Amino acid sequence: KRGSRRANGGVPDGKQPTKTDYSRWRLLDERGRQTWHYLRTDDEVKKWPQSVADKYFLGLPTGLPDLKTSTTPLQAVNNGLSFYSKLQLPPGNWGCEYGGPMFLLPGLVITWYVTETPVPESHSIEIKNYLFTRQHEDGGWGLHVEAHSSVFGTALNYTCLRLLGAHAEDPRMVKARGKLHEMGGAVYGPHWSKFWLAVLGVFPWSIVNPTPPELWLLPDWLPIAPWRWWIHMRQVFLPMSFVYSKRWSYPPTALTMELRNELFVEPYEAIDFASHRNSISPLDNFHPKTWILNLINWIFVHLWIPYLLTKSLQQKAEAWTWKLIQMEDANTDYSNLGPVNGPMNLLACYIQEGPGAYSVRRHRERMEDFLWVKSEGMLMNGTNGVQNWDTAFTIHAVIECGLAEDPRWKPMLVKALEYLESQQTLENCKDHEVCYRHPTKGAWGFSNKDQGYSVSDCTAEAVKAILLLQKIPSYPNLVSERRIKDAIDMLLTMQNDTGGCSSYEPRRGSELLEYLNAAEVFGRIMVEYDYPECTTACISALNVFRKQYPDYRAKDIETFIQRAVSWIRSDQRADGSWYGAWAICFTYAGMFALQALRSMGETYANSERVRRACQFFLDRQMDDGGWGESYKSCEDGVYTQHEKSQVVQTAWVCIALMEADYPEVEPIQKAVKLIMSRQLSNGEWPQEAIEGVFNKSCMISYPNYKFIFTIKALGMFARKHGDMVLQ
Ligand code: LAN
Repeated sequence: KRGSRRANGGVPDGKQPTKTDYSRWRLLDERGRQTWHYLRTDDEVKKWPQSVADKYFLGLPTGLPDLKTSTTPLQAVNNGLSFYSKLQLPPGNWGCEYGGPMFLLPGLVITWYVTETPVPESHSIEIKNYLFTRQHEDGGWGLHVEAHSSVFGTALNYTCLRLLGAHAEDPRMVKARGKLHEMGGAVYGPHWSKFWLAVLGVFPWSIVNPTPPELWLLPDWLPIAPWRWWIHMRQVFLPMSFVYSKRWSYPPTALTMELRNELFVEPYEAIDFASHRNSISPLDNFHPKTWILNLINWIFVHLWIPYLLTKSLQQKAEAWTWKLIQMEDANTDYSNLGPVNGPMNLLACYIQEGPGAYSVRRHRERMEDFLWVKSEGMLMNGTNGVQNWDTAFTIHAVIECGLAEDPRWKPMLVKALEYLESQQTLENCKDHEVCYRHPTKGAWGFSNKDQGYSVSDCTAEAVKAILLLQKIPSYPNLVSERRIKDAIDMLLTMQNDTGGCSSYEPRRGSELLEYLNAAEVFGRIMVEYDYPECTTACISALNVFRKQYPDYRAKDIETFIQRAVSWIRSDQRADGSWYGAWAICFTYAGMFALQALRSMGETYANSERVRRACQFFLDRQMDDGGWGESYKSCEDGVYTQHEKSQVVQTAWVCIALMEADYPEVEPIQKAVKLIMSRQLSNGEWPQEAIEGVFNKSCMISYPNYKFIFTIKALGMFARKHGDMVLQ
């Protein structure tokens, strides 16, 4: 028990309340920009009443009525929609918590601390609540909410809590420290935690493996040039390399001095930090560094930086990275690509332009876009929201149920259409070739237009939703033919040479770049890969489009689809399954792949591969009729049963089997019954296990999936097999 004294962020012990008043939180959605506000005065509370959605997100009673018990799938759908429609936000989109990763808040809180950004008390209280709620029994935190404790999770979240005023002698902190020390202390953390702790001034920079900005000066033709890396890696590397080049650290404070005592097993002065550059706990070492990367790091540390790097070259590199940072900021109005580069860009602006700069102010405002409040406290979302994605999927689900013209749901869908219309990116961003951005004209991103990064499947699902709705005569034509064609043009740029599609851009570099993966905690992050999810979304949007516009780029579309479907076929494993990259896991990918095959007329009756895929699922159906897959499937690449069936995965498999025209109704009916039996009397489905994933190892929540896919599966069933009485 070292370093307790007085460091609780300047807040006198016991003075800060431990909970905010949840009846005062409000979610504001301004054309898709979502921010939470804590109302201080009763007057404000009166003027801005809490909505049902606010209450639901905060875990407060919603007051929504019990509904007539459903006995058929369509009744269950209507009950589900009756609940879910109340969560639609005023601009027409859906939103939700998008948590899971446990390494995001620390980056933000450290950035707030070192940029001396005032943190509202409401935020600091609820962030602490969230972190304490999510602390494991053993005292630590993991990479994501369900993961085992690691040095990454524990060292950073411990630090985050201390910066927000948690007392070192709080029993929960003592326990966390105990766990951290048991794992060897913070010197065994991965690269990103070393970076953040160096910024905070708790580590010297000598423990951080180099991220030299000079790499940005490499010629574009070089196979390792950073513009070829997966967008999230290069956009994080960018500000990281800038800050690294400056070796910028916050000057010591009483609190950071205490952290130097708390985070390590040995006394700070006795640690040879440089020798710990490559130290990493086996609990964190999900993706060990290769010998090539270790050699490159060695060359940087022992030759390049001390002997070869000239001042002028370093300045040139810093100037160019700074320019690229500014372009990223300008192109996204400081929203930035995501929750890791957002705080880092704020820090870079603070270093370069000082605390009073507009860039710093605007970044500070934008940090709010990532925060979310729920019953457990305040967390940082994996993006600035899920707006476009969940809204498009919701539209598809209602259409699949055959309810798009039902007067009960039409106003909801018109609003959703209006929302999607408002979020299409109409232009490429300024100087997009200079800053290596893929064209965005006609595209949709995952969240909103401010962020504005084109994503293949987000564009595909959005344009498909629009095409399907606008085809119905009673719906308004909000998105013009020209704009729809722009979206299609964009999609047609997204195919890889393999025929498959990636997430943000077609692949720009070789898979061999994975040898340079320095993150240690993530796998398959250095370049874009082909994904069955993204590929299917493109196929299916193009198919819908060409039915309505048979003359537009017909040949390009036909070639695209043929190549994409062959890629889907080639990606099937011998056991009949497909590995999913963006949700857990084989159940998710199988649903997409079978949809793609169906669009080419391949079903159970005529295709051996479809039969194999169905068998794969049937062999894994649980006794209660459901499917349940653990996140371990993503890490290990082997289907791993969850201990309990999950409504979301059950729905995915039902949809998959129906896409395949699986001939027997019995297994699907059993699953549909299970989905119905899990529905509550107000139409809601309760939250079960986490649904999503990225980079193989990090899980992320998609709480709306328990509405979207259950509703879709039940609706499809009713349309295919009849709306029979099932319970
Ligand atoms: C997302 C969220 C959405 C997701 C889908 C659209 C579902 C997918 O089909 C394509 C990829 C995409 C857009 C995606 C990519 C990676 C993201 C942005 C995330 C999983 C959300 C969070 C994650 C991001 C990388 C988190 C920050 C962490 C880093 C390692 C930088």
